[in-house]
Amino acid sequence: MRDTLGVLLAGGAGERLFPLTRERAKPAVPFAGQYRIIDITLSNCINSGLRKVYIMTQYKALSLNRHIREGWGTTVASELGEFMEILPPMQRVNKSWYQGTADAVYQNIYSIGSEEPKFVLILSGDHIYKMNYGLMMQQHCDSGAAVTLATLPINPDEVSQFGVVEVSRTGEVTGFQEKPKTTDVRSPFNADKVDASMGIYLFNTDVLIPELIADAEDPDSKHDFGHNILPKLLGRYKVQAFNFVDENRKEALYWRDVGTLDAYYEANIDICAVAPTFNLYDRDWPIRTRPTQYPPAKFVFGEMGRTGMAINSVVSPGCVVSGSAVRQSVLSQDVRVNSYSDIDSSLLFQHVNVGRHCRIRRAIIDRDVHIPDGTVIGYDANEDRKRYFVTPSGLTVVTRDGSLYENPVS
Ligand code: ADQ
Ligand code: ADP
Repeated sequence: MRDTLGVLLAGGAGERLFPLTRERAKPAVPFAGQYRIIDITLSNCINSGLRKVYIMTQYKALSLNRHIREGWGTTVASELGEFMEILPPMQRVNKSWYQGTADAVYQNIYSIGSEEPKFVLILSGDHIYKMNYGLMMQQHCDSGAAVTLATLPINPDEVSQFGVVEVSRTGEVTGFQEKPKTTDVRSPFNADKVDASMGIYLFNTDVLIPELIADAEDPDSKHDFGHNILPKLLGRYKVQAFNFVDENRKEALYWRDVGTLDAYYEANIDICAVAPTFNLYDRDWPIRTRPTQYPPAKFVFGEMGRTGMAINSVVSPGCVVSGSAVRQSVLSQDVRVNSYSDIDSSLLFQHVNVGRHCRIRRAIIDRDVHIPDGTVIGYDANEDRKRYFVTPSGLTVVTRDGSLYENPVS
């Protein structure tokens, strides 16, 4: 991996995660309490030995910039020549705003070239999964491919959200279609499945650079990897698929696009399970984040000696649960839950303060929100819709904009 430069695309608007992405980029959205979504991919990089990573941002990047600078820049920059660095859209070749993913990489072509990497690994900052990119590199070198795409088997009814990869039995890519409505293509390894692109591309640099330049000069291109760059490689270069499957080569390993509120919520709640699919306690694959200086979490008797407790829940540093019950929920740093309240199957972001006698179920509470005494959320979707954002599946999202819910401290 020493000859590899990682380029992490972290500029997506994350529209389907609205309102959580109203003030922050999708990769900066909290995950599993104390983490941000981007931490999962950055941890994969560190754990895979990839120590030179440029992060491309675009929208609402303040929070993301701070997180990377204060957390990740310092984690890695200990060794000479290693970095995890944001390339802001200001450093660009021409004056246009990023148009597509290929354009975002093209605009930074000088920064990439000056590192003189042999390989460039294009990653996305939006997904929850554990992957050793070193294994992908091993296959890339063994197969003699110019480009390797990571793929995983999906159901045919999901293809409209993915790049569909047509592969031969030897794993060579013979076709690529970005987000088709339907497809007849099936995986040669599993006839019920379709091999989908994970948005992870390993390029020989001497292939990537001229392709990006040619694409930039093409007035008909959308300048997108899936729509433009990948399909054009086929027949001209050897392109291989790296299949992200279990040892029987049948089932996909855990990978989640937490792109919708429902998928995002489920992936967080899964962390609370006794044996979660995505294990944060795996010593062989540590997940890192920006360190924060909060005191330990605390559970105390509250009013009238009521027990403060949390069960099947993830509670971050700085939280105090006093005289109330927290069940199957995820609490980010510095959350307060006060007496006689009941929190069930909910996600509470940083600095949330829940007053007394509140009942909250199936809700996401954004940072800094102060929930007044006696508030009930998640028990009557029609009532909730009058004040909050409620998804069709009945998840309630409370953001800090409503006057009633503004943190009086801030
Ligand atoms: P999508 O994720 O839908 O599909 P896209 O919206 O282009 O594709 O985003 C890819 C990544 O790039 C995301 O991490 C996003 O945040 C980021 N990004 C988007 N535009 C950017 C820009 N201008 N600057 C910086 N970053 C940007 C892709 C592939 C599919 C594949 C799925 C798998 O196109 O083929 O199947 O990922 O999820
Ligand atoms: P986000 O997680 O919302 O994307 P940031 O880490 O970028 O957030 O923080 C946004 C801003 O809010 C920062 O300037 C931060 O210092 C400030 N902030 C954080 N907590 C509070 C608070 N309790 N009251 C007021 N400002 C705060």
